[in-house]
Amino acid sequence: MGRKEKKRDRIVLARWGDLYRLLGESEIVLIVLDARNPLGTLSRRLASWARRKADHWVLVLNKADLVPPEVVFAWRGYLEERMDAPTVATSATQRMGTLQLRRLLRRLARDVEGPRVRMLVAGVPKTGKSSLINVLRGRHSASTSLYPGSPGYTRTYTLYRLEGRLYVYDTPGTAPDVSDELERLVRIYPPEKLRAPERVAARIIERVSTRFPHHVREVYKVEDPGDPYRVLEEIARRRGWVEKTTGEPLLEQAALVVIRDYLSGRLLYYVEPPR
Ligand SMILES: Nc1nc2c(ncn2[C@@H]2O[C@H](COP(=O)(O)OP(=O)(O)O)[C@@H](O)[C@H]2O)c(=O)[nH]1
Ligand SMILES: [Mg+2]
Repeated sequence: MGRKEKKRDRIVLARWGDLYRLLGESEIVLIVLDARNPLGTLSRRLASWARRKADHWVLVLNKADLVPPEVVFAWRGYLEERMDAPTVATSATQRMGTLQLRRLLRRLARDVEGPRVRMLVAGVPKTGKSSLINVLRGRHSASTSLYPGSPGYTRTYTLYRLEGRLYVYDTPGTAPDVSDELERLVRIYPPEKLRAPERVAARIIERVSTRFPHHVREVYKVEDPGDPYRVLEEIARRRGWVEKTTGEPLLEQAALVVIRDYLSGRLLYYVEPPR
């Protein structure tokens, strides 16, 4: 999967050199993960840089509203122990945990001397970095977007003032440099630019059905959730997406629906920490 993906079809990602430089200028680094799949949305390089170079670094499990509280709790424990960084669970959209995050940042900022404290917010695309900055700032300043490459996604490095001496850099995403190839593909390519969206969608359907056997059937009202390609066929037929002359279902279009539902959280999916 993914071998035919073209680099030029990717969204604009943060350049490692740029991030490294900004990291050097920042006293606090906030690495934002998707609470549904924290290790699959981690950049190890970013974490190791933050550990070595920042005065303080914090992990944020955002989109915690999409995961049962006990699973979020388990991830916090796991990450705090493994990564040795304070870990906060938040939901930028439901305003959960954001007060706690704000308090932690204020406390860390107090430790830093000088006229201003800079904080770098980084992480893979679509973890909610820009949304979190907006909540912390209390107004919509950083532009956000629904899917990789959709209008408004973050392409530049922007410094915002949060409060008092505290400033924050919003940054474009980085590719998850972990072995989760599926997360990598759906986060750095706009869905419509994927070479074989039906293969990616089939993997998503498999992944979701393995974890939650009835869920795919419930969301798409399909008969046979066991065969991912049949699921795509049914989604296409139900929406009338068929080839005019042959009546063949248009799997690619159905695949885009599945990929977007995975990203938006309409498809329920989360993983638990390793034991
Ligand atoms: N359910 C849920 N969605 C979120 C949360 N935070 C952000 N989003 C959504 O995720 C998408 C990507 O957000 P954005 O801030 O642009 O992510 P970024 O690429 O990391 O800057 C948007 O559609 C947001 O509305 C959250 O805590 N929960
Ligand atoms: Mg952004």
